[in-house]
Amino acid sequence: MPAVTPVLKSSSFITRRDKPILTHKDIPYPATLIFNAGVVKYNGKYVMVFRNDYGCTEESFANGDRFKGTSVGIAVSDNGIDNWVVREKPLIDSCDINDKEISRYYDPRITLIDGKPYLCLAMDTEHGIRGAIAEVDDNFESFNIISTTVPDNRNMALFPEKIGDRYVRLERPFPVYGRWGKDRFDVWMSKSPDLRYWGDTSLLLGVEDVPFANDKLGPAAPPVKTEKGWLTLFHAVDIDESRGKNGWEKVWKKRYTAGIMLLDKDDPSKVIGFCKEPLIAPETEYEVNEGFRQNVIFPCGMVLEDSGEVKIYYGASDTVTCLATADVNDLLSLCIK
Ligand code: BMA
Repeated sequence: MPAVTPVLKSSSFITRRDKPILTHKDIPYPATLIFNAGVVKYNGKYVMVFRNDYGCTEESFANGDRFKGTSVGIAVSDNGIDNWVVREKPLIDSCDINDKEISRYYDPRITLIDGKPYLCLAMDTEHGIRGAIAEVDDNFESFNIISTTVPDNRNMALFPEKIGDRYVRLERPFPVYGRWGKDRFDVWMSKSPDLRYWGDTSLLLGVEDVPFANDKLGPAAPPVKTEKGWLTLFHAVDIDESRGKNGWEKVWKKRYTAGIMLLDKDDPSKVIGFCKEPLIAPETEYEVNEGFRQNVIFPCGMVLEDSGEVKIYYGASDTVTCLATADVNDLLSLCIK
């Protein structure tokens, strides 16, 4: 699908790498769509946890074939930009899940808390879509689920430290009956004393608060701490019934953009700064004209460097993994007017 209307543009503070940083060509096992990746700096390296949908081609999809599986893979790089070394085997493969209830895990976000890596995963089950929090061993070779939500919920992201005496997460339940039977989903926040039991849930950002969304929102990457507060990405979706054929699917009417806001340092349930325009909107060839579902920008990772550079990792068109950078002060200036 070519660029859609209304035209939305990325902030001028955003610089994209000239091409995706990880694609199916980089993966040493069956791989088709490599996207929605979380990234942390860990022991001097950058560790990426990415989603891979595999076992289907555009041609076979057109004939009714579907993806055989979804895996969550690990890649490591010295600079967080290129030369990603992809682990020989994925951390999780849906074909190896030996549980009648769970069919797959996907859209990983990764957060270091007290130096220990935790994943937030979406989990498809026989009884609905759930969010899961998992601890991961130091070598990223095994994981252990420590907490799951009730359905339907996904897009969880953990803050990297306790605030007050509670762990904090962003999440996106998707209520249907209470929201007029259609997509109208918002960003929520919950707190926990131990990462396992979650409560004190509150609404953080509603669709109506985002001028470039008319459909739904979701959390993006784990927030990063700055002097001014928690810099926090989210994804925002607009839908237009006049949009039609797009990517591999016969019809796809949605567009995903990335937005940015600032949350209070001591009470992150308060939005203290908000940018009314998108931070990243689909614009390049591989974001707009290529891939499985075009016009999708889906960030899951954000790293703040000592230099003030912010690295934003996002899935483009549900097909490739990309990197955009910006200066932290520029991002703060977008939120605080
Ligand atoms: C969402 C999730 C994401 C995906 C996005 C765009 O609902 O399924 O994994 O990137 O849709 O297709």
